[in-house]
Amino acid sequence: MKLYDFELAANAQRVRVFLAEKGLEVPIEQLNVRDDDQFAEPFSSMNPFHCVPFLQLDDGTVIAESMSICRYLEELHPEPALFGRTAEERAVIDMWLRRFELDGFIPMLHAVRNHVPMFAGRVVPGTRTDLPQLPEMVTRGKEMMEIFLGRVEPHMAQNEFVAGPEFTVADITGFFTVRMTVPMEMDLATSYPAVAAWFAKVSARPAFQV
Ligand SMILES: N[C@@H](CCC(=O)N[C@@H](CS)C(=O)NCC(=O)O)C(=O)O
Repeated sequence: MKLYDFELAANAQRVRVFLAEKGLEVPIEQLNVRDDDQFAEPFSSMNPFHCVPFLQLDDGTVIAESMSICRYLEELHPEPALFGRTAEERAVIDMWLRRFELDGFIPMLHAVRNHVPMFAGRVVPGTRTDLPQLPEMVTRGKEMMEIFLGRVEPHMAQNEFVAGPEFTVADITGFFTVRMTVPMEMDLATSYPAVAAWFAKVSARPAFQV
């Protein structure tokens, strides 16, 4: 198998942190998505969504989507279990993964893409369009993130990690969701001290030094 990666891409980093937490190594090839490598062949055909990361298996199957790649690797290498062991653990972890992705990551992704000058002309990941950057999407994305963080704060005040007492893949997605508050200059420490404390704790893990 081979993982197609870009060192600076948050979604690719999600997979690399997962690999490091698992103690796994896989062959990696860098695609520079800022230089449009993903639109050249054979990569364009391998992942027509034109994003990293994607994993090509030895039989040619391509798995894109960072969390799908992680689930596949977890099936091959169950320990340490990062997606849970019991039906209950798996469901709770999946719930938090979906909450972070849908209610935090996606709104913030659109806020960042519509704000940071580097993303002009590329507001939708894996596309090059003349769609303009919309300030309204920045405002709304940050507003949605504030609502989400307001819901997460009391939970994090009572829990060591996102899905409970143990570190899981939900902390990986959680970290990359909350990290987007940095370029958007959102004040985490004052309004969400429990989230900020959890974020600092997770940031210090060796696997997160990507
Ligand atoms: N939902 C996908 C998102 C992948 C994605 O958005 N990747 C970005 C980097 S973080 C990318 O490759 N963008 C290329 C581009 O915008 O052209 C996943 O979780 O893997």
